[in-house]
Amino acid sequence: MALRPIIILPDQKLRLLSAPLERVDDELRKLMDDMVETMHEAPGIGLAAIQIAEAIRLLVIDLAKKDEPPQPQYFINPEIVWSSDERSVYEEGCLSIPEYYEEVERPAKVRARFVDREGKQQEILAEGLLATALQHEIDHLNGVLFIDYISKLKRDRVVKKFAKMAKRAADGERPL
Ligand code: K1U
Ligand code: ZN
Repeated sequence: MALRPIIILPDQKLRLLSAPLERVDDELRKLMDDMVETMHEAPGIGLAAIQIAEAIRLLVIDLAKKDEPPQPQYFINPEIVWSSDERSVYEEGCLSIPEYYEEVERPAKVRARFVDREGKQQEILAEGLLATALQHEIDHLNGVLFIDYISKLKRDRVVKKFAKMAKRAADGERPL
């Protein structure tokens, strides 16, 4: 397994539409293992492939607590096929927007169709944090970030802050 660098705002790859996967093979399973290792190390509860610069419709989620054994879940080509009218609010974060948290309102429950690690079609009824995380990660596959749901004022402020940090890092790394 290998750790993969996570891309950070304002990297424009985060705005790409990821492509569906045609097959599930050992190469893809190796990528899933790398994603789980990268997510655990971050640490985070989810990771979409585009966050490691792979524009494919693949995401992983692990909601196990620190003192519990890992319980990674793999979602290939996930699609939300039903959302509840009931809504819930959760203070979300994103490994591509480190140390920034805002409340986001989303459907409280979703039914999703996806292909599992073995290449089998599956369906899941998700609620609670799984529903929130699944929607956050599927948004990544469509180039959508949780900051797209907050006010323009707050979004502009956070994008500006990360653009400034990226510029500083690039200037510092430039040879004399
Ligand atoms: O997609 C990502 O960037 C991962 C993100 C997932 C997520 C968090 C909260 C709501 C919806 C989706 C994260 O994992 S941010 C880090 C985080 O929430 C966390 C980290 C350690 C322990 C518990 C939570
Ligand atoms: Zn995210």
